[in-house]
Amino acid sequence: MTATEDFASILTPEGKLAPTPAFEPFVDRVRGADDELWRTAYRQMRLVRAFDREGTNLQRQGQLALYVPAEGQEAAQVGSGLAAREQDAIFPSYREHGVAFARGLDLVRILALLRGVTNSGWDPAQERNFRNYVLVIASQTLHATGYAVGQLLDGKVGAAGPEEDEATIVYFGDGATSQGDLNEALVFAKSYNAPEVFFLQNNQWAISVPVSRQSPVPLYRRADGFGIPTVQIDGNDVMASWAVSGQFLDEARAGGGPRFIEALTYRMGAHTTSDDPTKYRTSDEEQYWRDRDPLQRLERYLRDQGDEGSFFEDIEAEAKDYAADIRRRALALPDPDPIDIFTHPYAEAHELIEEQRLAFLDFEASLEEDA
Ligand SMILES: Cc1ncc(C[n+]2csc(CCOP(=O)(O)OP(=O)(O)O)c2C)c(N)n1
Ligand SMILES: [Mg+2]
Repeated sequence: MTATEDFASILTPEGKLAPTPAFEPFVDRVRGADDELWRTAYRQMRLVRAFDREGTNLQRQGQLALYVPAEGQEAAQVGSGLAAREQDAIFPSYREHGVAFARGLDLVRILALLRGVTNSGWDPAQERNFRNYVLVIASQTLHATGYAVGQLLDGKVGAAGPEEDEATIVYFGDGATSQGDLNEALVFAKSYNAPEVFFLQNNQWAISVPVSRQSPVPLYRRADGFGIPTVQIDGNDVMASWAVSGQFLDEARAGGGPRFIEALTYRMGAHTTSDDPTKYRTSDEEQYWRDRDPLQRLERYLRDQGDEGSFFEDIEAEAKDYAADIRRRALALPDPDPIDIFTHPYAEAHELIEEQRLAFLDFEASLEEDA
């Protein structure tokens, strides 16, 4: 789906700053930001891309059951991830490696999930409130709304100021907009005035279904029907993603209620390593988006700022080392003890689970007897 007159962007594919009219309300944020922030963003986006390629390699070599590439979506993800504050809650879908990295999650944890050696992923309380990945499309939007309503009822909204007040940001795809779950999440978020930013990455495809088949109107306009302020951004523009997410999170934290962002972007790779996109899309389309690559435009911008020293060479070297380190640590991940599957579903003892745990122990013992 193409850009509308409400399209908010500032960094052009050529790396120039040219705010669109719809970006005017956010432009001061970018003007007030230091280039150091954009260097940080570039480094993160570059390392995530290195992770992505290594993840695909590992799957091809039989070391992961599946890999879910995020290539092309780094700006939407890193920009918004950097905009969230420490105390905010992040609810990802399954492709948000860039948000995870910006948040400080060790990405090997994602590979552990895809290697099948962890029963759910990580403990969000230990990982700066970056919640677990989910595969059930749009289910996380309901979890996030419930959490955001909780933040509100706990008095964490519009109370102590931006340093302490909390908000929630939830990520989902264009395909998720066709699910009942998201629509219910929007209704409840608005009814309660929950401090929640709905971040849609419209990467143009829900596996092999184009977004044009899912909606006759641009997706950001759906939010109007729920009474939720909404904006469409260039999802390959890290500055736009950072500025609009930051602004909307601030407003949500202050008690302004939910906000909606549609980030227009593109999944450059396959849906997952089980998919072959050449079956349903053209190389011309892929080239169109390759020309709008989020890393390339930020690199152009940073180079235009003058002497970058060995910044880019250093990052290339770091990306190579990072990929090697990811591979080494992924291959060294220990297999879990099967009994652990009964340890964590509930925080407190649960009769049924305990029964199943004992049955499993009996079963294991019977295998030893047979041996
Ligand atoms: C409830 C549900 N229905 C169907 C699926 C199968 N499925 C997995 S990914 C996907 C497409 C999702 O597309 P989108 O929301 O655009 O996210 P993207 O993969 O493009 O990031 C579907 C239909 C699922 N995982 N869950
Ligand atoms: Mg999609």
